[in-house]
Amino acid sequence: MPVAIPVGTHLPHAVGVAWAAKLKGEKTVAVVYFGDGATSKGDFHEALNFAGVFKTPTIFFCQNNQFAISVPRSLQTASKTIAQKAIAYGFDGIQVDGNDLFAVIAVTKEAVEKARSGGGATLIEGVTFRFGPHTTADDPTKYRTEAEIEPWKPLDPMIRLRLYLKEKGLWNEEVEQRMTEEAQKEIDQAVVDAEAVPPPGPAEIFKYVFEEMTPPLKEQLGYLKSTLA
Ligand SMILES: Cc1ncc(C[n+]2csc(CCOP(=O)(O)OP(=O)(O)O)c2C)c(N)n1
Repeated sequence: MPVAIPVGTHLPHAVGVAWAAKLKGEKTVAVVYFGDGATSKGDFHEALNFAGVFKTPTIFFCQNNQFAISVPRSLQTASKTIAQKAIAYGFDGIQVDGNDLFAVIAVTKEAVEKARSGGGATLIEGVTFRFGPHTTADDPTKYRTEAEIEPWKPLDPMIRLRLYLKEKGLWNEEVEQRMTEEAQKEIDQAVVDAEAVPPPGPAEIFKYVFEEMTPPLKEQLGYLKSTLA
């Protein structure tokens, strides 16, 4: 799917992809990731309702990191959990420790298998915490205290996974240094590649809603081109 900046608009897209796959008899499962803030969008309701009614093979994965920029989870919804919202749409909802990599893999696998065997959608709520700012334009000290952050620190998934791998004899300083260097190289290359992509032309905004552009869109594109010429 094309990149979409508005919060939550990709949820109905994921249901559409899953429904199309189901109608074509394909084994595709659509997995869509979004934040706790996205659950307040109408798109969330429409997507989950449609997925429930048409039993689409869609996995809704909510990364509940406790904040939508400055809005805390408690002001986002009066529901006790996000997972329980699935009950109203007629399918399973499951809450998982989002900082436990293996638990996340296990519930996702189970949901994918269920969807693939015709069991329909699942809502997964991964409970986690956003340690840093939302973006470089955000200052979290304006809306949360250090005391709020403290209990989450030992639950950091990186710390837990590193400890687990060390205990299994799969991780040491040397591995860490090598992998960090490799990852840094990959990131540097990705930045070079991304910066080499030319900026999109104005016609791009008309391209991705319909497989074939509708007559009004063609007309609008023609008008835009004439004004830019
Ligand atoms: C429809 C819409 N409204 C507002 C914004 C501005 N905005 C960008 S991210 C964000 C918060 C998103 O919070 P959440 O869904 O919890 O996701 P997170 O970034 O925490 O993963 C907002 C309000 C937007 N992009 N789209």
